[in-house]
Amino acid sequence: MSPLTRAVALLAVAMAAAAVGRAGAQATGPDDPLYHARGAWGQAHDDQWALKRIGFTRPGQGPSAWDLAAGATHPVIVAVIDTGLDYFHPDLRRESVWRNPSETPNGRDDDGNGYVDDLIGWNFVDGDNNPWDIAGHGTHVAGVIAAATGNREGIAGINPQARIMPLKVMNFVGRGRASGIAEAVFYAVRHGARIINLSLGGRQLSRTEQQAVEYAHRKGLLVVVAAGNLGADTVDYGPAGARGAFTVAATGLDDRPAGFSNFGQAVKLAAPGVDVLSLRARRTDFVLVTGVAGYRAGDSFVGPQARYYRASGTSFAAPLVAGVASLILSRSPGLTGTQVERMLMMSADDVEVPGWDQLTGAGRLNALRALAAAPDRYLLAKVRAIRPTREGGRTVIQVHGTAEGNDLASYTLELAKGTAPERWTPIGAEQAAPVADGLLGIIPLREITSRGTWTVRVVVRDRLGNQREGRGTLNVE
Ligand SMILES: [Ca+2]
Ligand SMILES: [Ca+2]
Ligand SMILES: [Ca+2]
Repeated sequence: MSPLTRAVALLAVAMAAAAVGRAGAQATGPDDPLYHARGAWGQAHDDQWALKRIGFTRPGQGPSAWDLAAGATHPVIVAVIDTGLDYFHPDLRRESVWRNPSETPNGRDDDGNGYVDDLIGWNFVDGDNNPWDIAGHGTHVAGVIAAATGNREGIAGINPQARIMPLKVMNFVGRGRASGIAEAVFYAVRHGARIINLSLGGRQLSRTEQQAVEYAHRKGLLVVVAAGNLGADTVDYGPAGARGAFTVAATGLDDRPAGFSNFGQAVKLAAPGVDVLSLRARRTDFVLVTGVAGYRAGDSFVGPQARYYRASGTSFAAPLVAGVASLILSRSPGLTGTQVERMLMMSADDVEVPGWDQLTGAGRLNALRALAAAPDRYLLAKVRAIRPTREGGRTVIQVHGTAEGNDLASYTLELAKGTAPERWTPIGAEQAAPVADGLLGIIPLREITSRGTWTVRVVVRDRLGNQREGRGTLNVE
């Protein structure tokens, strides 16, 4: 009997138990001990501070995303393309693991998809049906999304209706081939995933990764990608820099960008990525494997029998976003991936520079506001580049970027001296036509009256009176 055959047998038993044991824990808030704990590793903040920061606050402490989560009843498949999953973890309900409805463990490819006995996903590293996690990274990611909430054990997860589809593409040291990632993306699309979480990447974006991400996005999936941890621009990073990726940067306890987090035009949103507590896959210690200086074996273990694990990285910011996105779809399964993306961006807490910025995108994830967001209220203002150019024999400054919205009324360009200006000078007339990553307008050189730093902003307005801005700076020497 293969390990997976045994796994499925247990799945059936566990599901029956879960159906009986599921209580209305949401009314009083989750009873998971680590959700309420603080200082498990000697730190001054709550053990699950990241979850609380995005809006899953303790009931009685103001409006909480738990209140809105209660109406999320539809199962949503979330493909976690990673190092696999410890599907026996005691704080993961068996019903939270996807089950291929058209496959039985009989040594045959019942559903004709090219994978024999792919009961809960696939292991693209070893080419077998057991996506067991021997590294721990994928289990940590999955736990952020779907750890059992309200079971008096360990941590709280975001969405009990998430169905984790573990697609193993990375080996013990977190390495994987682009072709394996692409195959996993196609598998996720084909088997009904609404969301893909890709907490992986490296320097240079391969064509294979680009095509896979774009394909999934075109098929209506939300492809959440970790920005990466090199403190570098995602323009040279894959798959975070891919068109169609919903790229997530990491913020810290102070809601400022984490120093390790990648940044760039691809960043859509930020989420807490420092000291994120989640599930530990048995016999794993992945921070040790990544070779962080000064790390001693077991330093990241948390909780009874070291069943939990804390880690920092954009890898753990991304699943907070994927988890909240899945919760939105569990409440409103009719929404499109694009609508969910916009709800997440429009509801984010604006941190850093006002408006969209390349360190945090639209801002830090706010689950409470995202769940309540209007699906069709969308405005985006972005300045991508400000560059001097010759035009008709004189020098002008071109401003490139985006000004768009579903009910756009107009946009304007404004200019001011300094980096935190209070008074702005409008440049040119109001424009009515949207611009998607193109030329927003031109600043005549005569407007730049002194050396130093100037800030340019584009302000977009819709017909309901909502307004958004995006900024960029220009250094004049
Ligand atoms: Ca099959
Ligand atoms: Ca079979
Ligand atoms: Ca729990």
